[in-house]
Amino acid sequence: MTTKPSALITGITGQDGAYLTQFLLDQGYEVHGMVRRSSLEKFDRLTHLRDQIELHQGDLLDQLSLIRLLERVQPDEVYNLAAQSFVPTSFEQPLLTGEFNALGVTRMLEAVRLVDTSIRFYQASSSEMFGHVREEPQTEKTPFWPRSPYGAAKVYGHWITINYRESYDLFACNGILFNHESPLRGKEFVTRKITDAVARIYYGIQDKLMLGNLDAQRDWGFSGDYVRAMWMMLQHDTPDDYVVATGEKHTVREFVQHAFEHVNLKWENHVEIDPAFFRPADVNTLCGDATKARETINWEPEVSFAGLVTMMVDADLKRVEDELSKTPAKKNKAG
Ligand code: NDP
Ligand code: GDR
Repeated sequence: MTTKPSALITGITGQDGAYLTQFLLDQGYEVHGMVRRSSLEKFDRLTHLRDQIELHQGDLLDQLSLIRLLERVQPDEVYNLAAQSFVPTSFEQPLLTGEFNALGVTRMLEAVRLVDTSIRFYQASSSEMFGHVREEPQTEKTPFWPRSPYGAAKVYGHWITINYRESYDLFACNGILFNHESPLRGKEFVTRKITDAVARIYYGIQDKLMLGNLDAQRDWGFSGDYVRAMWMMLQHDTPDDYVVATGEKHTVREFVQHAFEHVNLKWENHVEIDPAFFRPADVNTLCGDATKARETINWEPEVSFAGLVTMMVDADLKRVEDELSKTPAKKNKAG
């Protein structure tokens, strides 16, 4: 009898956690997730998968909980996705962000080193590490210049992962993932904030969308494509670090324009600038070169920028319509 491969995902309740869970289940994995204790369980993104996975309590701040978890689960692979992932919050809570995103990675690596050095380890590194970019497009060799406490903490997480690979021979990989989005994206991130607002404006329950820096450029891909790259890195013969990106950049303004056009609305009539959404220091432009991932692990994205925008707007239109159909009195414009 062959046993199923098993994986432990930290950050399983997040956007990528949900897509990675589905992907690994489809590959025949036994999937375990680490969740923080909360007075109210919020597993909304996992509702449809809940009976196919096992959730365990643990916290990146608590070293012993990580060690015990690895002893109990005995995973073949660990995907360390848990993090304080919202850049503006990192300016408000720089120390906590460092605890999660920097020291939390060391705690997870220490747990792997102590419990079982054959575990394959994935670290969720980020294009935010490039920050004030030194060259374009960015590759695995581009120097880092983080522009936020979030980015600085991710640089630490990145290098400590390489350090454990080199010092203890761990199979540890960094995926330097550029922005990736989906209908499951948190509503505070700009793409989902826009598509949620477009749906609400379309149905007449919101009129204005307040945004910050419309000139920022990002290389946006689809989360479903990017979690596949995480898995592919851990299946390769040797551990390494990879940029995962589409190679195309667009401004926030272009995202807005595409999203409003999809429902035949003029964005200029609804979008206003609110200085509250500007950051103390922003990353003005990011664009990745994923040649190494394409040539080494055979990864390529499937969803285009236009496909991503319409997928997200359509999902929000459907969700808002469903919500309104349960409270018909509020529905007043489009139906
Ligand atoms: P989300 O914000 O959607 O999810 C973050 C997850 O981390 C949640 O499950 C959250 O749990 C968990 N978490 C936070 N702090 C802790 C903690 N102390 N202990 C245990 N769990 C914790 O992020 P994404 O899914 O978008 O991103 C996944 C990872 O990839 C993150 O590390 C992010 O920084 C990184 N990344 C993301 C990119 C993107 O564009 N999406 C690009 C590059 C990197 P809870 O539900 O309890 O809050
Ligand atoms: P980012 O994503 O900071 O790149 O980090 P976000 O969607 O928050 O911002 C992208 C760009 O849009 C500009 N912007 C706004 N952003 C937000 N959130 N809200 C607004 O109203 C707004 N208006 C303009 C921002 O200034 C910024 O330039 C994401 C996260 O997922 C990180 O965890 C991940 O590491 C990186 O992507 C790669």
